[in-house]
Amino acid sequence: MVEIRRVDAREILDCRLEPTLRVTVETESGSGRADVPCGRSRGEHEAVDLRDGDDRYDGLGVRTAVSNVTDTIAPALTGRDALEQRAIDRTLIDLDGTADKSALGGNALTGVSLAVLKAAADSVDLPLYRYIGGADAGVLPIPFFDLIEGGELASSGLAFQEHQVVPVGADSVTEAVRMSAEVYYELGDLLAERHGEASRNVGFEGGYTPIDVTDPRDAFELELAAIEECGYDDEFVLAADVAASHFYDEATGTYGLMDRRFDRDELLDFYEELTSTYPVVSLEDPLDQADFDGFAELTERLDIQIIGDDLFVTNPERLRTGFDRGAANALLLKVNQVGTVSEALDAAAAAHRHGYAVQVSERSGQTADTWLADLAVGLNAGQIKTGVSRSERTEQYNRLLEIEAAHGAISFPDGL
Ligand code: 2PG
Ligand code: MG
Repeated sequence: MVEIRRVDAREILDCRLEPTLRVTVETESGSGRADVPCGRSRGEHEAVDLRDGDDRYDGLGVRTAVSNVTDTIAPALTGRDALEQRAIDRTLIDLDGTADKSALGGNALTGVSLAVLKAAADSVDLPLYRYIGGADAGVLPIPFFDLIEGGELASSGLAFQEHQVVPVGADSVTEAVRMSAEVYYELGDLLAERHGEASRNVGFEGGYTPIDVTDPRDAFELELAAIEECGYDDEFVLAADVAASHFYDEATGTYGLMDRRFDRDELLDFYEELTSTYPVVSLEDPLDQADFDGFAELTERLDIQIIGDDLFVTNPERLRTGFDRGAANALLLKVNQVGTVSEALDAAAAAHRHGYAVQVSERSGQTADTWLADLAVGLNAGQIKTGVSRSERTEQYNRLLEIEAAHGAISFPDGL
């Protein structure tokens, strides 16, 4: 047993200068500190991010969530065994008592659950990924680099939220990161040349946000040109987080992109055209988050990875609906969407059992805390997305580089 001695929380800031929680857990033999990420393009069914709603920080303060940790959660966890992650998470879920974690806050629960995990790993002197995955943890993830941003992450006319390049030809994470960085520099130069210097400006995750590029095909063309210029034609494929719920209009049942409206069938045809024209191997949230049938149809129709993010919100129950209907074939894993580590691990295990891939993901509001990188390795997920070029992103890459350098026996997937 590793006894929990102290649980504390405070309000800190994420990469967007918005408040979030930092939770610290001390045990008899170690400690853990975890920061909670926050989403901007959030799914409707995510665990509730509890915000104060007063006049501090435009209502975004998290003092209530902080005091839920210090006044309600801390007394219940003090004296408990930090190694019993599932029992701890059960207590958190019961203390909250709501289905959407709105009583204590999904953000409060996420912070505590992750801090307990980190404190336990530290207490038994294991790297976090090793504590999560045990002897089995051994695969570094292929990063999906969000080189051109749109949607809710940018102030441009691009409807798709992320246009990603994926270095499937790399044979290590060290090479994957280097090659992708080179493509990123090249794309910056190319954008400046073709679309003016201002097109180098970046969005929330460090990807470029060219204002006059409004067609996803043009974004893919630009990425391919940069890849070619670097001589990496065979090493990269493309992917996108469409985040379609955010340009879906429920009243008309249509999607607004490229200055026109698409009904579901037209959008499905558009995806077919996209994937037959470009080496696009993965589409995240290609349809509205309520449209399980549309996801199923697309999964059947295209022979590529279809990821559910807003669709599943890392929720084992929504995943089950996906399995039953054949909707998507991959899960985007975000711990704070569901609110505890155990539930996120359950979602990942269920996905793997049903032959679904798992991509571990950041949020657009992130901090420099690197538990995310360790989680991807611990789960042998094989895929991670963590944006591109700002510190809260590069710290994740740096952590992956560190894991690879320190543990040479670890492998890198030879494709998706
Ligand atoms: C997504 C993410 C992050 P957010 O939709 O996948 O890339 O956005 O964290 O704002 O939900
Ligand atoms: Mg998404």
